[in-house]
Amino acid sequence: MAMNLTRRNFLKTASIAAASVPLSRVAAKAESGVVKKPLAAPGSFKNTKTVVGGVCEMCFWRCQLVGKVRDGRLLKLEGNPKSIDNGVSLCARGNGGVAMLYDPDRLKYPLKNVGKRGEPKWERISWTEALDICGSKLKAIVDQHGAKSIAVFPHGSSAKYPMDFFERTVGTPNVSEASFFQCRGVRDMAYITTLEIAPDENVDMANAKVIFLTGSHLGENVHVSHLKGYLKGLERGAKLVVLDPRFSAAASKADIWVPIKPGTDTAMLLAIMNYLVENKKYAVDFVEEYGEGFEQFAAGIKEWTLERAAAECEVPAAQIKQIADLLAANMPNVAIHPGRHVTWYGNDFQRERALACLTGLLGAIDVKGGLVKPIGPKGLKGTNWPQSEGHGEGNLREMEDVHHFHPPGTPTELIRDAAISGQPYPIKGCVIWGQNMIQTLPGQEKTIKMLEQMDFVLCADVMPTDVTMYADILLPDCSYLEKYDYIKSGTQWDLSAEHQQYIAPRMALVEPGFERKDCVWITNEIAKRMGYGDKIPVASQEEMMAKVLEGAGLTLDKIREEGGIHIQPGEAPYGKNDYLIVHFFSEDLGEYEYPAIPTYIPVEPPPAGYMRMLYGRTPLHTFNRSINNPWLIHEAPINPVWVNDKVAARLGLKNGDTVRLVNQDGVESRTTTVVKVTPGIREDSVYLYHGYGTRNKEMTFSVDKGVDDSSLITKIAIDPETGAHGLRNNFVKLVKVG
Ligand code: MGD
Ligand code: SF4
Repeated sequence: MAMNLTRRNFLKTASIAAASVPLSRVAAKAESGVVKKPLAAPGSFKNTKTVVGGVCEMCFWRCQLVGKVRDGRLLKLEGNPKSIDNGVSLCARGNGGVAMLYDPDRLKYPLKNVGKRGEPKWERISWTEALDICGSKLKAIVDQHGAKSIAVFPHGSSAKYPMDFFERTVGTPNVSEASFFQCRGVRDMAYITTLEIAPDENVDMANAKVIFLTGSHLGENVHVSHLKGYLKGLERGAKLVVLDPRFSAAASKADIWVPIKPGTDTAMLLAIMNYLVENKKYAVDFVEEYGEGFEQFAAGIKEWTLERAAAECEVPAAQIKQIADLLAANMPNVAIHPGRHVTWYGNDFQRERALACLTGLLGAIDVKGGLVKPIGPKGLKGTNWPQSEGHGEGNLREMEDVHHFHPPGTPTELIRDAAISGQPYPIKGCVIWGQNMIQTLPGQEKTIKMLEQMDFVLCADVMPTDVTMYADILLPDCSYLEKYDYIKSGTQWDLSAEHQQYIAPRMALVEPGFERKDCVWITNEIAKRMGYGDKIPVASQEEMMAKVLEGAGLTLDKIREEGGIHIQPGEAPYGKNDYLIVHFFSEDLGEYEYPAIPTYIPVEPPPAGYMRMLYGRTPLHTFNRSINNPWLIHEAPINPVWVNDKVAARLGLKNGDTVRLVNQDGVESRTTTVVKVTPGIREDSVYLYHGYGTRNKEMTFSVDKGVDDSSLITKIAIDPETGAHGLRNNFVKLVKVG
């Protein structure tokens, strides 16, 4: 289906802000109920001082910022004009950082739960008392059950230092960054197995002749410099192919949009590859030189004719052929996007393997427009806690001999199951640092059961969230605008431009408010109380940063003088890497009895009367992390559920009707949302934005707004190779309210 008209219109006016904000504002107006008034705008920015060195963490792309500050108060954030990454652009969420900083609901003091877990009553206590409780409780658990009895759930920059402490020095293997497992961990492991590199999102879209997106809903999924590359590629004439059951923002710009049947992408990828091989339309020389196991691969995918895939994916065979021909005609300058959030169905390692093989088959590695790893600055080194002798003992994954291609850490489900059953050993202490496991993990009841059986739960966060309701002690962490804790480095997004590299350490733009403390101070104080005082690697955040910068011959002061970002000449990356290898057939996978060539594993169809529940991002929020942000929730106050217009007519639903969602196991959404009737989604699916439906009443701007999709994911599928959760295997029906 050609979409040239909308594409041309879009390109004329495209800017990131224009692509995202106004549309959602229109939607918000049409769909919103009454929302609380946002914080007042600061008026003029006269007499402000520009403070350099900010690094955004409203999401994890970490754009570089400057702040307009008056009398110690931050009034506005802007992109750092020195940045060769995001430049002066920030997305709506990046701008909204100001409202996060001063959100009246934020955590301000250490708190002790004198009520029940899940129904907390908070008592303000001193830092000394809070740290004494944390140190003594965690030490008692380690003394009684060993280091492995502590489970750690970290996320974000501030969680790295405490995570290292518990993993390396205390020695627990039960660390699970669910947000990595449930996000891009599967992608990285599949690409490392196939191409021996983690791809990150290193596709050179700015210089591609074809951009191929499987799901990735760029434009709704917003990462500023990534979007710049994508838009530049389209502006330079790249053809866009989008596989998505929904008419996403990306689909609206596509030359070919394939409303593919959910869960069948691997079948389509196999058919494309089989067609390319059978018709010798692949990069023959490249494959001969760098391919391994190509004959077994070619023989193994032979059954995937265009017709077979067409039937499986509910797409015309001619359209699959059209895509394959387009890729062949433009190889090797094709950007096969590896995706970012890829844990969809619990068979996702195979789809990611297929994408990596397709990239190799087209020779689209290390060339303009292909998968190209930028060459970043050298010399930066991390500061680690020392590794203890017993480190890693009791690794649940090794004990069960499963998920041999797992991302770093222990698969979340193994920790959760062990904690609930007490087998093979008790897990009694829980440290949650910046991760909202209630919203991030499927199977909320299991997460709650796990937390309830703990002897002690420590949460450190910037906000009260759904998971902090289960804490015994809740510590107020500094936000990314109030501390020094991360160094972003890289190159510019347009790899064909004159090459430069940058180093941007995060520096505080304002002093921490109330009694908030940073992760280095908090962790060191807990470590001392647990008996690890002599192992502390750095005394402060500034010392940690100084040590990392030392290797590159830099200091914080020097970088501050340079405007917050150090820029140096770099090297163009094309043809410079030595990772060229494509394991079409993987002996490593075969050895563990996983499919050695990419394999399609069908998913269960929706039961009669139900539709598959799909979800994605709104440009205005980062999951539940930003949901209470007064400015952002004002713009996007609810997550309407997209329903196909024919289905809506059959169900008697109109645009704006209020509904509750009920899943295949009879679980009802706690809250309601409104219906968005559209031809832009398949009849077998509904769609909503992830991150809404907050239950914590302390989040006063967002509580009970929209529906929590995670609460409806009760059927859990685990990806066998990696142990990650697939999140799109649940089905819902819509029940009209009122
Ligand atoms: P996806 O799950 O690939 O997420 O963003 P992406 O990686 O782009 O994309 C969701 C799309 O997949 C939807 O359009 C949905 O209709 C489609 N889809 C659903 N099922 C299928 C299927 O079976 N096949 C195909 N082909 N498509 C399907 C996530 C990424 O976004 C991540 S991981 C992070 S951490 C960032 N988070 C984030 C955020 O929270 N907010 C905003 N605004 N931007 C973000 N950017 C990043
Ligand atoms: Fe911040 Fe937006 Fe950049 Fe993410 S993409 S780091 S939210 S400005």
